[in-house]
Amino acid sequence: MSTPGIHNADIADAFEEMGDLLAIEGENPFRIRAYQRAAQVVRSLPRELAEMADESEYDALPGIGEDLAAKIGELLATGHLGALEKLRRQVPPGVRELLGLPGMGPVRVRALMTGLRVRDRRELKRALASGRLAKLRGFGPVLLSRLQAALAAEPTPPEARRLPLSVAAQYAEPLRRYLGSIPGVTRVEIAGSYRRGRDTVGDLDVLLCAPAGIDPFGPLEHYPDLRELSASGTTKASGVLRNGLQVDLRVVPKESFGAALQYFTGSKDHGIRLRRRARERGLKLSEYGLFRGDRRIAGETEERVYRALRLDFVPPELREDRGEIEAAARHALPVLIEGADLEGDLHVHTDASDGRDSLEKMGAAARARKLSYIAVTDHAKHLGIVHGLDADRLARQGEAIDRMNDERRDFTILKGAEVDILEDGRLALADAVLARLDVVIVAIHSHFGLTEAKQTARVLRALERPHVSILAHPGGRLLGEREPYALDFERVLDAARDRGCFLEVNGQPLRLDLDDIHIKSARDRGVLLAIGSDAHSADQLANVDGGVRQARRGWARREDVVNTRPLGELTGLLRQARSRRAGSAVVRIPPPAALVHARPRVRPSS
Ligand code: DGT
Ligand code: CA
Ligand code: CA
Repeated sequence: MSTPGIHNADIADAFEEMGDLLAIEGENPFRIRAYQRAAQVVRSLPRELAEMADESEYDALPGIGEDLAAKIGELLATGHLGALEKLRRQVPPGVRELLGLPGMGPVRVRALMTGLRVRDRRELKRALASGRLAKLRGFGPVLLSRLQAALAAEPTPPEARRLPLSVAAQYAEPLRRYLGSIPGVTRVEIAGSYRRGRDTVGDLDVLLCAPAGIDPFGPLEHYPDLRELSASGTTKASGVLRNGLQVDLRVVPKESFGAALQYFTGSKDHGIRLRRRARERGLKLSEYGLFRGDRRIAGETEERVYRALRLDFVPPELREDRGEIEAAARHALPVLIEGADLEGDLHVHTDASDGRDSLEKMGAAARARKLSYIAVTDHAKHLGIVHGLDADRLARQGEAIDRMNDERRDFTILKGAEVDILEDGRLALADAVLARLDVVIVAIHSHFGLTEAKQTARVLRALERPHVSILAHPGGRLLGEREPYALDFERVLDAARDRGCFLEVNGQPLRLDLDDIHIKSARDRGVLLAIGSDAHSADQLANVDGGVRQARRGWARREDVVNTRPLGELTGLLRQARSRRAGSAVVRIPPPAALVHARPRVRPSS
């Protein structure tokens, strides 16, 4: 039996830390790599390991051998990992803390330890001030200035960190299910930034609907994910989950549930504007309801609250006070894209490069998801890219794709590649090779620290190449790990529009890149978006859900996203993109044919 409350994210964290600490200790690279890979595999599993039967099942997972399966077993059974605890005792806490600084992976931390005997922040500060650090290999001027800035700031206490939405969800969804099973509780909603689909959340704001006299907090005392819980009476409680996430819980009666949901969904700015609108109409809006004098005129549902304020229903993703209230008053809110609108996925990897599953398996999984096309976009070979494809291997993959396409009428695999933009803006594959592909993704995977002028020139130069279709993860951030690189986004947008290139909304849970703000600017400028899973295994095709959520936050409609279009229209747009160069006549994007006689789109009831 397993200790309740151990989630895949905890196991992945433990393995990642094992890998880091082994690397600091200068251990065998293969062992380190095994832990890193296992962490990735576990993190992306669609099922909780805790729900699997036994070790033989973990053993069958890719990248998990007997030894790692036993460690998963140990973690699930005891909540601890002996080997990790031993390593933690060996590596001083000050050294481990250095891993949290920008740009500091285990290799650099080890270099600090062995090269300069730096074992904590204080010693690092001294090494930096004395100029000794600048002499160490791998510590360039950009890194030094980032370290300087980070060391000047106080370290963030772990509780003050925001968690990526996908990480929070691993705790939030089981909590939602548990709360829903408590007798007397008729409804559970996780409001706040979580419901608005923000890429990171600060805490969870949970609303329970239950009649007076029910105490839902009693059963919560035994909920294994909760580290602390303090209830004040039977309507309010707050606690801390084992991953450090704070949870605020409130019990609300049925007649106020919609008003409370509206209030606690926020955002704060949206709420302030809404309450002002109520006041202007002689009404009062609070978490208890919308009142005229003492009479509640709305409150049971959010829809009624908005309607009573003479507004169309505002989807939670738009509630950021970015013009949504004005649009709702004018009946001009966009009809936001939905997951079911996607016809295809334009960013998919296979085991030909660094993916886990075969071409056949990725195709079958995409068909099971009711897609009618995917673009297989394995990494092109270049220095530093393991298993990247060269022109020959791409050609052979192309033949395999032709054979598969011949077998089916209802599903098409497009030939593609994900090609690195080199430091100077050249591409890692020759134009003649790219010319044979249907979809060419270009992306930055190195030299993140260039100045804005250089980084922008680099991207613009890449977009000038004749066969480029998509700029992938254009911002370059990794949530919690890497800030976006410096880029003049306006110029990139203009170039993409002139060229007819698409900008990606990458759905990987830690990328979600473009972000919501940039999606909105792209959309407002008429640049088409491509929502891509960037799947490296079949189950990761589900990444598009995060991409769709993000696109909705950026006001994207179905027509703004190129992979909602049927294959014929898509290939037309792809051809158009490749025949243009920046500076030539502006590409006119026709509205999708399907929208001319669109099926009726139902707005949320209002
Ligand atoms: P977070 O937790 O930082 O990711 O962001 P939120 O939006 O979940 O913010 P949070 O947890 O502080 O509060 C949840 C909601 O409650 C917020 O979106 C709106 C409402 N709220 C909280 N504090 C205030 C306030 O001072 N004034 C108003 N009008 N609303 C508030
Ligand atoms: Ca919150
Ligand atoms: Ca809160």
